[in-house]
Amino acid sequence: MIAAIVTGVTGQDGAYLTELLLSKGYVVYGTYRRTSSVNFWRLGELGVLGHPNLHLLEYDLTDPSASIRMLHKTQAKEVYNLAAQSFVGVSFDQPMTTAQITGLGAVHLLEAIRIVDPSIRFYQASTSEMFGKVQAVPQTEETPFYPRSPYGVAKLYAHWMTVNYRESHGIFGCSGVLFNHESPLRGREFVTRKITDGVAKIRLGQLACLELGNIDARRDWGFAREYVQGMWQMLQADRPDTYVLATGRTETVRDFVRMAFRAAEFDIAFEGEGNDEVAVDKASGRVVMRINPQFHRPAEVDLLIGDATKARDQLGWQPRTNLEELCYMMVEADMRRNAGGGSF
Ligand code: NDP
Ligand code: GDR
Repeated sequence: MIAAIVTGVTGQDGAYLTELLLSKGYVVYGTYRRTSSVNFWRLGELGVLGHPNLHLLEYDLTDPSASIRMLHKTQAKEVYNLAAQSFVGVSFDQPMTTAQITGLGAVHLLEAIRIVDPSIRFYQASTSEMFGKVQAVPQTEETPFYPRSPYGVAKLYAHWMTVNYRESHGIFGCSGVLFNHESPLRGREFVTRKITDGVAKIRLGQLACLELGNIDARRDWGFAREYVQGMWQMLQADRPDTYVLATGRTETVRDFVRMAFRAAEFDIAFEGEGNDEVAVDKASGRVVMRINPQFHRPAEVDLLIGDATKARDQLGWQPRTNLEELCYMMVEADMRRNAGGGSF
């Protein structure tokens, strides 16, 4: 049995990747950082918590010696580095923490691989945020980067270090430049889940109105369960490389708001402009979404749309779930959860 390390096992992708690797017969070492209330609800929802081949390890990405000890202890042959301070908005207020976790954290793992066993295969969770102020449409592996947040800058550093360890030390390091991917397991601070959770609460009478920031931003949103499959495929390839994973479709946050309300059987209309724009429920006349400038970012990424042709041609990867299906799945899950209570 092959052993794999998944850092960030408490997160969205960590949970789906763990589910995938266990289904393929791997022994999975899922790492989490110590907090006063560690929450494994995502692994619980997927039904893999307590699986005999899943071992949960306490590990902080900012501790370099811990990376070395972990590789010795687990004898892992594949390392998937998914742990990060992953929230773009927060990175403007916490640039140094973001640099240490999201940027340097990857180098701790790469360096540990170089020291302990250079044949270990490494996946780095890179991001479309590295394109930032986009230099070409759509974005491919060849598009120049222009990050627009401390998060994007930290991820770009980790990306180039992965490429550098590949070229200078022969490490099998892959960088997956993944566009936004969502699911019912998405954190509630990210916009799609904030919307589906809010819409479900409005439908259930638990919330009056959703407050958002820039609803003109355009994103290329896919389904997370399909994207973790691509991560695994990258590490099974003959040689290490950089790949974009994306759907090739872009929509505004406003479009997603409309879609989510429709999934909860609301008919809404947008009225007004700029910070005065609102969404009104046509049936009741109530305002169900308004703009709160508090959610605007100091610098924004306006438009993302990826071209995943290379991943399709070389790995056989392609997305299957469309945005309407994804949105419906998320609203449905949030209706169920909010109706039943619990921690998620
Ligand atoms: P999440 O925010 O859901 O998960 C991030 C994980 O990192 C959590 O398990 C978190 O633990 C962990 N973590 C944070 N800081 C540390 C630390 N110091 N030491 C150890 N672990 C830490 O992210 P996603 O699952 O959505 O994304 C996975 C990765 O992919 C991230 O690196 C993200 O930046 C990147 N990415 C995500 C995309 C997306 O659309 N989802 C797109 C492109 C890239 P805790 O629970 O304790 O906070
Ligand atoms: P993003 O995702 O920044 O693309 O990073 P997020 O869902 O946070 O924002 C997407 C867009 O929506 C706009 N927006 C809001 N965002 C949030 N969170 N809350 C709001 O109220 C709101 N209103 C409007 C944002 O300004 C932005 O334009 C995600 C993360 O998963 C990263 O880790 C990952 O690398 C990228 O996706 C690809």
